[in-house]
Amino acid sequence: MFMATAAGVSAGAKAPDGHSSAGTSAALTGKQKLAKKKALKNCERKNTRSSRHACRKNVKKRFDRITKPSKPAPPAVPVATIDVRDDYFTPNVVDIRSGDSILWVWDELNHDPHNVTLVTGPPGVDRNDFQTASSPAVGVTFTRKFTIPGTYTFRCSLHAFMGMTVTVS
Ligand SMILES: [Cu+2]
Repeated sequence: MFMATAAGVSAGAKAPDGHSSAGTSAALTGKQKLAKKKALKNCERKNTRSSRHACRKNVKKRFDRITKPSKPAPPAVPVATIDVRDDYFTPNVVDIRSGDSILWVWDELNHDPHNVTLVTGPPGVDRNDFQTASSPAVGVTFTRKFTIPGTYTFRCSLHAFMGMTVTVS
């Protein structure tokens, strides 16, 4: 059922090895610091400015997770709300800035099940981070924060023509 291509979303930096993350330490160990430094340095080898930026961001995020394993992310404040309807997203073209969040709201009048599926995104974006867990018809919302600039193409995988585009600057 899921037929999206992975074009453009799988290019990320390789995870540095050499750190055994116990998940409880308050600060990076010396070994982890070195691994982070190395990973950041590897980012400089990326070809474009935006992919270097995305790479550095990913590295920081990855190592932040080690030192703050249990701290929940602050609630995202959506700057755009998308109505998920039978069978279209509205609005279906959205321009936001990096750090902004989008809220999808399933319309109460729906009869059809719908989902949000990322088809293409900029390098460094994990498609699974932008995927609804199921395909409900009504009664749910879905929020995602966009931290990597670029163009994101979404689709409901159940309705091939039900698409939308998010541009993050
Ligand atoms: Cu749908």
